[in-house]
Amino acid sequence: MTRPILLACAAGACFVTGASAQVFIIEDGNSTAAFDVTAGGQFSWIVDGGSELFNQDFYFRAGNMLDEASVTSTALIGAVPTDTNPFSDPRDDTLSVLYRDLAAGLEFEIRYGLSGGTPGSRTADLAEQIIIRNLLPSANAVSFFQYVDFDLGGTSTGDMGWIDNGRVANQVDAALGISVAETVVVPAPSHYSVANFPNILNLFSDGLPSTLDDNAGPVFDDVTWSFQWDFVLDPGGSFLISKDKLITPAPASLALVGIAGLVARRRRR
Ligand SMILES: [Ca+2]
Ligand SMILES: [Ca+2]
Ligand SMILES: [Ca+2]
Repeated sequence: MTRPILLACAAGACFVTGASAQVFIIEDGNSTAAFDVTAGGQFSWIVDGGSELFNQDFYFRAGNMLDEASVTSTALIGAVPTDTNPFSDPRDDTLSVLYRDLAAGLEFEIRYGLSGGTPGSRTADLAEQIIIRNLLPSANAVSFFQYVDFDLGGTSTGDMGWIDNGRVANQVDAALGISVAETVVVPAPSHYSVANFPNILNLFSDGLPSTLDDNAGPVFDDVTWSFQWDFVLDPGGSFLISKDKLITPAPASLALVGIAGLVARRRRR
């Protein structure tokens, strides 16, 4: 993905050339995460100098919408970076963003909290809380999607991804010795899918209401995954999603699973 050159940064906000893009960067310990809050969402997660993420964004469908829409395409009300651990690391480590879509009658409040590890640990954690509020004076049926594309070790090749129990997504690059796990803390997703790029992304622009296929994998090379929550909000009601992503060096057991998966795949060909 080509990104425009950063022009100027102040108070954690960076404005870029050419478009309405608005980039925020949060940092903690050995880790940096970058977000374009008006186009595409998170586009970078660096841990000890290594690039691990290609994209994460949120999509939704409500009311009479015939297809999903990106949350970052709705009206940005505000984006505020803050520092939550000034005594151990004085840089901004948390980003709160608020969006509003009056046609859909919804408000989206997203909070990203980055906890970097010690230098050289190759470990970092990103916690996310999403609150979806109904602005309508009537019930509002919503489908909300989280979509993520990790390219571990900076490469889309060599990765294996799978989903455990419908709520824990795992991805490992065995050769490069790096892994990520995402746990949906609460509530359990209605549906999930792990698939090769760009199959899931295509669902969000196919002109149809989409439901994830509950494929748990494993999937190889350019792995992506998505979680879906279906719910009905009362007037003034809200829905809270809490989840957590943890990057760690791949445990030896995971590396073995990865090698076994690659061997099995070669045999199938
Ligand atoms: Ca890789
Ligand atoms: Ca669709
Ligand atoms: Ca990928």
